Amino acid sequence: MRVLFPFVASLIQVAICLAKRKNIIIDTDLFSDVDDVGALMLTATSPEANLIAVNINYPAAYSVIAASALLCHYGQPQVPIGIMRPLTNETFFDDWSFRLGEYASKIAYHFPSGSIPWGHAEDAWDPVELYRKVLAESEDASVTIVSIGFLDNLSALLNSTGDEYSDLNGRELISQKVSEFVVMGGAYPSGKEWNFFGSNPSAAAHAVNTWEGRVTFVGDEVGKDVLTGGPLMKDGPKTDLLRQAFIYYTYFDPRPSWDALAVMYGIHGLGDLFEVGNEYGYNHVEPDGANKWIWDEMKREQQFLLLKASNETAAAKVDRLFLKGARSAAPDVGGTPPKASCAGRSQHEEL
Ligand SMILES: *[C@@H]1O[C@H](CO)[C@@H](O)[C@H](O)[C@H]1NC(C)=O
Ligand SMILES: *[C@@H]1O[C@H](CO)[C@@H](O)[C@H](O)[C@H]1NC(C)=O
Ligand SMILES: *[C@@H]1O[C@H](CO)[C@@H](O)[C@H](O)[C@H]1NC(C)=O
Ligand SMILES: CC(=O)N[C@H]1CO[C@H](CO)[C@@H](O)[C@@H]1O
Repeated sequence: MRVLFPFVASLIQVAICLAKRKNIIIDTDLFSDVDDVGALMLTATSPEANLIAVNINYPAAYSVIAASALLCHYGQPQVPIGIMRPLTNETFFDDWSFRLGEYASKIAYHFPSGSIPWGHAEDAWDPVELYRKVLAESEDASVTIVSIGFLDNLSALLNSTGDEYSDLNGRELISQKVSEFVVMGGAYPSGKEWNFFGSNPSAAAHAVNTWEGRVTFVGDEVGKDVLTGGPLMKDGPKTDLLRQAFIYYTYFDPRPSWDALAVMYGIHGLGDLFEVGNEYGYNHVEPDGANKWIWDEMKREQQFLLLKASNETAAAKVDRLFLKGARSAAPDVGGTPPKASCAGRSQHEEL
């Protein structure tokens, strides 16, 4: 017994550690802001997260190639990726302030090692099919969906009907498999924010207003003054993908952390960073994408977050994790990026 104990104890530790990893699906509009890239990187490199799928809710082909490059760079080439259709070749051009730059196509081009190579964006999954497959294969009540963009795919998932993966319709599948829905979107207690109005506001209203189960909202105000990316751009490995995306996009300015904070909550819960802003009530989204908290004492399944830590403390925490993730993916002796390590993998191939 005594001899075995340390071995058994360490096995138990490993088991606890694996069991504690949260199953996460990310739904992202990786295209017009770099905070989505930060959020994906935090999830892909977190020892507490098990990233089981990424869906993209913006139909730009470069977005899905960039997402596959990112997953490869941070050691998760097996994670399946979906994107809404029909695809376009749109790139981002900031013609209102001229400060921001296109990053998705450049990341896709310069980090060409993901499971979806240049020119092969159509190989990505249909997002609703991917949701249904991955949810059907998951244990009951084991999945956290973190939405950090538009809600089109999720509205379509709610409307989906039984298929080869499950007899359940979308709503039933969600209630069986999803333990929490985390939504970066809206403003609290009321306001009008991009993720709800920027694409198809009626899909956002449909998804938010008819979702059943536990929902946590992370509003605009939580992340807008949490500026991150500075330390990564200054001190991070030169070969790092997120660092390069920040540089393309912000040209060395730090950036608000709306999406990064939403995944921090999705992975770690309230922790030291957040507190809950309401005792009861629910969110309501109007057809134009404006939202408002309805203070109904009978409704207790939804909450919105407030930042509890200072903006600086929250930013320092995210920046530390960016640097840690970047260093974990950097080659030992500076120099060439870890290209080609996952090239040639197909999205629909088991690894
Ligand atoms: C995008 O560009 C590729 C390569 O030039 C081309 O094959 C494809 O047809 C284009 N797709 C669209 C939707 O324009
Ligand atoms: C799903 O159905 C609702 C009506 O029940 C509709 O408002 C919504 O637009 C549909 N979602 C999609 C993505 O078609
Ligand atoms: C973050 O900064 C904004 C703008 O300066 C301020 O209004 C807000 O109170 C700060 N948040 C926290 C939690 O300190
Ligand atoms: C595959 C796909 O794009 N599915 C749906 C995503 O959401 C939009 C709503 O904007 C639907 O029209 C698509 O069919």
